[in-house]
Amino acid sequence: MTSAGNASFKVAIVGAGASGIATAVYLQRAGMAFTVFERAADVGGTWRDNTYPGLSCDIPSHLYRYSFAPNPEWSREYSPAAEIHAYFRGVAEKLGIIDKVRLSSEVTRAEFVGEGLWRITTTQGDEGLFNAVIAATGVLHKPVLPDIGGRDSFCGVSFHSSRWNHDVVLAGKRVGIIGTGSTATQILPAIVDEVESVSLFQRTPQWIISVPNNEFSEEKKRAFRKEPQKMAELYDHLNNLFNRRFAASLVGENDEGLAEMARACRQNLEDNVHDVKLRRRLTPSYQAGCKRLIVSDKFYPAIQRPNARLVDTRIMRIEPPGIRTNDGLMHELDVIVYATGFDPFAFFRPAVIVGRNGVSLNERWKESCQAYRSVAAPGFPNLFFIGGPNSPIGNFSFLRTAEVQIGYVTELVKLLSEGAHREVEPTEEATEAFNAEVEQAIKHTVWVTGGCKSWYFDKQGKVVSWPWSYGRFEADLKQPRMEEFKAA
Ligand code: N01
Repeated sequence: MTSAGNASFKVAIVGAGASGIATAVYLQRAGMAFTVFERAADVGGTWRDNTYPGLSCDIPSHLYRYSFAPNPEWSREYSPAAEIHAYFRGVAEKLGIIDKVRLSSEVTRAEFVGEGLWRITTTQGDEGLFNAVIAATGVLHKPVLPDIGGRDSFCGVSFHSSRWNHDVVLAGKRVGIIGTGSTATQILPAIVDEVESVSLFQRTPQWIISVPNNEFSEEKKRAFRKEPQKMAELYDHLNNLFNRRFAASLVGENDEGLAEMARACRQNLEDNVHDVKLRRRLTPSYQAGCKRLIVSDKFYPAIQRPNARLVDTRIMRIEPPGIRTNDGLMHELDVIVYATGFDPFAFFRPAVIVGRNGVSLNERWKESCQAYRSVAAPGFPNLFFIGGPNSPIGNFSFLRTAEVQIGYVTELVKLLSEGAHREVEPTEEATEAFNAEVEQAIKHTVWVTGGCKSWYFDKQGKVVSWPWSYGRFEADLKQPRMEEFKAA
């Protein structure tokens, strides 16, 4: 097989989540043959895995959509998870992607075998050779359970938020939630009315901005259907708000915006938490925006319900009846929910990726994941990432980020399929220069200056995000700079 000539040119897309589906659409439009390998029995990625009560997207619905599939039917300004999952599956079905997805086929190994070719192995066996591999494996898919002693000794039921056990009836139960991130703050309000009691185990308080989640009226949806331009205008407005102004405030380019955000969070706390002591316990000591900002108008009312309890004494260990805190108190529980987040550095893993000269990417990225402009790595020709290291993370639309990267990667893959090159990979020099620039710029972002720790930090204490404006991200990834690539 040769990479020149379209007929035999084949791309492997790893993952049929939000970014994998969009990658397939771009390649299909470019007339390229591809197969999407998906480990699970359904498409939808994070929206398939996360089904916990109260889950909705914290990015406005009309911003959280593909550019090629605006959706007039969103029910709310921030739509619920099942609707979002249905949107992704619907797009995959409508655009004919679903037939090209190999479900229950987890890629276990991708190996560069020379001549521009990769051999792909899945849980189904050898899948043969591909001219390019695009890892669209998502960012938050590997759940993290906390390192707390005695977890296995608990007599009740426990599970991670992303593996919600729907067989467990919560009515009348004493529930403990560990964590105070986006997930925990959505779960608590959704279950508080049903359970006997809910205890929220908080290690670090969060800044929360209150945004109402209004329904779109039938009239509004009709208007969106009849005049798609109205949706486009709303998209532009939201994009400006989130991806321009908000993003700029995080990377040190909009200090007034950052101050405004901090004021809004403090005001929310003051307006909605009346007990002074509780308010103090819920007040973070770091700058708003340092951790991913939480969007909720429900959490503060919920934590003040008579059957809700904020536990901010550190957890000592888990014992058969429940959670013991450092003050010696035993919090007896029937259910423990671990809303303790994800390993954002798992990327394509546990798959093994072996590049040129038998070097494995797992080994190269063991301590720190370093890529070229978030989309490729030297030594791994024709391998590309969507949502790779240093992609913009934070409160942005992952779909827009992904589409920027997909557009860029499609350009490179086109060069391969048209026979201009057999192999492309970024140079070591360009990758090092990019990472050195990131290291300088990241120091000025609120993720570093804001005085908090978050999942943005890697094992070496480095924040792995895009440290510049969103505008720069789009400009940098508009077109490949071929002088920064080695092409054969
Ligand atoms: O996880 P997190 P998440 N003992 O890592 C605590 C996306 N998301 O699942 O802050 C006690 O933010 C930890 O405490 P601390 C979104 O990108 C999107 O909530 O480290 N506590 C923290 O409070 C989000 O940012 C939506 O001190 C422990 C919590 O667990 C990302 O997913 C909805 C602990 C983990 O918070 C992750 O959010 C939900 C321990 N040993 C999520 N270990 C949308 O709406 C950890 N914690 C799109």
